[in-house]
Amino acid sequence: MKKIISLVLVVAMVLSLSVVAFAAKLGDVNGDGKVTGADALYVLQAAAGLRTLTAEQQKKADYNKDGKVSAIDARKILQVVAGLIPEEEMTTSTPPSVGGGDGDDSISWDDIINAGK
Ligand SMILES: [Ca+2]
Ligand SMILES: [Ca+2]
Repeated sequence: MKKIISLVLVVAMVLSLSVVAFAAKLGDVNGDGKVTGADALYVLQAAAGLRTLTAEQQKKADYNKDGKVSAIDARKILQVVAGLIPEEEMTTSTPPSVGGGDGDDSISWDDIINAGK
């Protein structure tokens, strides 16, 4: 019986560890374990004030780590989805990128849409 209990404990520990790793995936705002266009949509909705993110979701949504959840983060996530940039872990720190893809300092819908091209 003791063996079974310790086995259950080990399994529970492994499961909780994988849940932590799961939760720490940068860009996976909706927490399904994958970085997809749905996560970018969450970020866009949050940036537009249409969706309220939890503190954990905000951390995952702030892809460029500038402390804000904005369309820039959504664009980064879309670039990951499109395979243009590698997926990042929560622990890696990168300097925030500035500006849109068309060379000006603003992010437009065109930049977001063109990010995948
Ligand atoms: Ca996701
Ligand atoms: Ca950000």
